Amino acid sequence: MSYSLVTAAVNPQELDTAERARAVVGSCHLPGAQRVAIVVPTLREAGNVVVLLERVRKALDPTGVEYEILIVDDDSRDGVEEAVAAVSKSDPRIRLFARRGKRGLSGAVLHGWMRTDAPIVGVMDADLQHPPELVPELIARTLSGYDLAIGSRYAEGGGVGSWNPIRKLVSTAAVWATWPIQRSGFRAKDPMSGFFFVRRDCLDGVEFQEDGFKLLLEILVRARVGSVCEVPFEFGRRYSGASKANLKVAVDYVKLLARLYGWRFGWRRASAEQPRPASSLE
Ligand SMILES: Nc1nc2c(ncn2[C@@H]2O[C@H](COP(=O)(O)OP(=O)(O)OP(=O)(O)O)[C@@H](O)[C@H]2O)c(=O)[nH]1
Ligand SMILES: [Mg+2]
Repeated sequence: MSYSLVTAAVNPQELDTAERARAVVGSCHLPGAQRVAIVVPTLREAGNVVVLLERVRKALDPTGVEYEILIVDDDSRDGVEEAVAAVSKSDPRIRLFARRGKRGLSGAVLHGWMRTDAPIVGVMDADLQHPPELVPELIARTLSGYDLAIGSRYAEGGGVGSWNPIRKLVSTAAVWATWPIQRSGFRAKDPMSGFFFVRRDCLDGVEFQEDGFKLLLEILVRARVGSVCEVPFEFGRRYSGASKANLKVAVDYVKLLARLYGWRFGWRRASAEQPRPASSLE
């Protein structure tokens, strides 16, 4: 089966995100032969989730792709469970998983991915900083043969939005620190993105850490990904609610980096470190 993608026909630099999405939707029908599961991890995101679901469905429904959206909530108790339940009553493609007594973004994503057998799995934030209108294009890239399609703030044409200079500097340094451990030929400019789709068979058998915020980096370093593409987008403003990025996220990132450096270069102590149970998709 072949997928003729509009991305080959248009110059992405000339279009903004919404225009690109419309172009993808308008020019190709994405057959439902390959199901897609999108995990949306939530921690106190009740004010965002209904709008997010509406916009993702509006972007994807015209494409014909067969998809499901899995909301994985970590006991927010802010009304998100009721809000999602109300939507899923009329649309069984929307499923809610409420984790009790657990926290962690990567763990929540893995929790969702382990509860679907879709051959393509993805993730996006709940707060609408990841434009739902870009989802069809990312899925189209995986259907056209890429193992991993990343919504990228650092690819040409993308951007980090209204971040202050300190956050920009920290983020640039954090990306720079990944360069030695990313596999040559498959390096991503935005290895910290929380917006990506991946072919599940690339993940089989790899045990991922449940701690932390940066699952994509671990996938780039450890999974059997044979082709990567980055689709630029401008990181939006949080629609509602508050950021969950805090000092613990930074500390977890440094720990993850240490583990990945250890794994990549065979440093005994670091690679032997297994602080928390890891999850495999098998
Ligand atoms: N289930 C679950 N979701 C989480 C957890 N921590 C963060 N999230 C979700 O992960 C997504 C990203 O978190 P954000 O707080 O938006 O982090 P960010 O986008 O890096 O930071 P900001 O730009 O400041 O918003 C959001 O959908 C959060 O609700 C967690 O411990 N459990
Ligand atoms: Mg956010």
